[in-house]
Amino acid sequence: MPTYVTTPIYYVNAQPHLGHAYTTIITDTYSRFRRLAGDQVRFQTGTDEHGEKIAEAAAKAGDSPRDYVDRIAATFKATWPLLNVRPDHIIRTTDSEHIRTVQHILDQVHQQGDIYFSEYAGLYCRGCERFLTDKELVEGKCPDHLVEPEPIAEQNYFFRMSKYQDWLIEHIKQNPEFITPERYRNEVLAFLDEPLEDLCISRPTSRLTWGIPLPFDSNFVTYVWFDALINYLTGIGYPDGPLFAKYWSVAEHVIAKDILKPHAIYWPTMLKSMGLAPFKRLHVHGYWNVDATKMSKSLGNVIRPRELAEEYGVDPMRYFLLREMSFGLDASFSSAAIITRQNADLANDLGNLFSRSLTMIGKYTQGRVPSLDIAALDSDDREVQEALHNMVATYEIEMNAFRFHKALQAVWEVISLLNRYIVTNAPWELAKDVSKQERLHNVLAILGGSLWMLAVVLKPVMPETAAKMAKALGMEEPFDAAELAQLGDWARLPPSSGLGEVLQLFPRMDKKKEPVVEKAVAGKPAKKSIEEQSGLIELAQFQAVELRVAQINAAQRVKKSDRLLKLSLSTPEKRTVVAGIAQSYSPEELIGKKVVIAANLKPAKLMGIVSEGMVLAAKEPLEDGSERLRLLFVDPDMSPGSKIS
Ligand code: ME8
Repeated sequence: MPTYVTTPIYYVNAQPHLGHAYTTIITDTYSRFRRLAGDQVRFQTGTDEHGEKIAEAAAKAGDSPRDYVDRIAATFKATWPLLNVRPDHIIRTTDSEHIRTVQHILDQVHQQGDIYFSEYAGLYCRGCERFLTDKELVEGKCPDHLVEPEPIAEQNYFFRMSKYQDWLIEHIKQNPEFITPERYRNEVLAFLDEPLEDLCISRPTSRLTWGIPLPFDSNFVTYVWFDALINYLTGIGYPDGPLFAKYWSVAEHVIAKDILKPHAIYWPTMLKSMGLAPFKRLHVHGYWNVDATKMSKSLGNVIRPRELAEEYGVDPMRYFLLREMSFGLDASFSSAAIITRQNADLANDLGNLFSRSLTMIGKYTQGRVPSLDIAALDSDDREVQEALHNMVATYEIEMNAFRFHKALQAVWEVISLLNRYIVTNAPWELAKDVSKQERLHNVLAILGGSLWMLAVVLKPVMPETAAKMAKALGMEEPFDAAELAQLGDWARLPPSSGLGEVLQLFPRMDKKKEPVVEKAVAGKPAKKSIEEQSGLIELAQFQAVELRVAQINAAQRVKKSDRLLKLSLSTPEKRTVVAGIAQSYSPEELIGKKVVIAANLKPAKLMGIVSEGMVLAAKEPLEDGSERLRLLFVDPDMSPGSKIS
């Protein structure tokens, strides 16, 4: 089966950072997984090199746009091998082939009447490079770039996107996997509840020249998004290359939530207008923050993938990113979090299992993984076999759905089981008793075979570690090409040709190491204590927060917000708190309930209402990748104002 999977093409106005690395690593992992399942895979990434943002960045750097984009595109290209990311194709929107394809498509869509010329006046955000609707603004500003958009009136070309609105709604409804996780599908459907406007697809050359000229009017260049999205077609030789015929119908795009609208709305309608089938799936992930703060150049907390890989190693970094983020939700990067995963999951759980097992195989069975005597399996062995079978099934489902964290959870459950299996079966005791040698062989065969199977499923995530494991086990039979389907079959284990050198897979990380996050803060190599690095706080820090019981006397929705409720509380004195819980609770069901609030926060203004405190709630992750807020209700007998300590 063919698989075609793409990352966004990254803007070259900045150097690669953690967010770019994450999307590209998960796409690499998915493509390696599909290869393991026997697919012919094409994995494409690239750079987005036209538009205002790039022209401005080049001018700021004192470069011509051409020299500038060549330089930054090269740093993106050079980053991928450092992360063990192996794309089949790296596209650039300044490639002549891409320019030809964009112009060909523009001509086609123009000729069939889906592009028209008109005047438009609207609010333009330079950061987004598009006009924003009033509804998208928050307190008059672009919510992503926190600047007021400029009023601009100009003549431009427009794509008749509105014409395809009904078709798009129907397509999304008919194809539940078209946009996942479900929260993003719902977001797009909610957006499509309102009439869709046509898309402005040109910029006058009086304002911008760094773009692809419109083939039918040389006074204009192409809007950067219309140009950029087409990369997914150029990269496989649209319209008539053999790769296009093979791969287009199975195209899967991986993006973060920031570029949902262009991918879920502009792109399918563009494809429809071209007479092409839409892509197969759009996988949307959340945002990485750093120490729970938005990553930004001005805060000096941008994480560079190269530094991360150097500091922690490529495989631990890949594992951490895939395991730590629940696909679809935001996650927070911190040195403490990566060190904890490295020590607990990798060095302890997997690393110890591996070194203990290999040491025993080395000592008790002449340095070779013994073959399994299937007739002599006992109930412990069968439990391991069954767990491995279930793991492979879960792993396939979850990897296919991009729920990498769940796939890895399933693998780590087996690792824990195997660690327990060693303790219960105590091979060192069996070794002392001559009558138990057959049992000893079978225990070590189970351990060796299980480790090989673990190496196979870990290969897409940690390719170097998987190869080291197979080599050390002496079971290096190539495990590509449909191997996955037969993985649970013990009769198909490759024989061990004798153990290789027994390696320590993962060193324990010293928490005192200077964390890479702080290193990134220009000129401020903050020295944090071990406690701080591990996220621990002093009792006094906790006690500084005043937690009190509060009774909800009234609740109402906040106008123009689908997230906020205004709560009138007594503690017992009256106070107002604005809480982002409208999607989890109706106002009516809250009246009379008692909750916990943080009572000594500085007042904050939300949608014009002063909020005096914060109601405590738990974020409960749901199966579909979304999450629900659950308030912490307290016993109805408790008096409002009671202090919690
Ligand atoms: O938007 N967390 O390029 P871009 C997770 N050129 N992922 C992040 C992230 C973060 N904090 N920050 C960025 C563009 N990303 C356009 C795309 S596609 C036809 C054109 C990742 O350089 C994530 O994949 O701003 C996000 O969608 C992408 O980088 C945006 O990259």
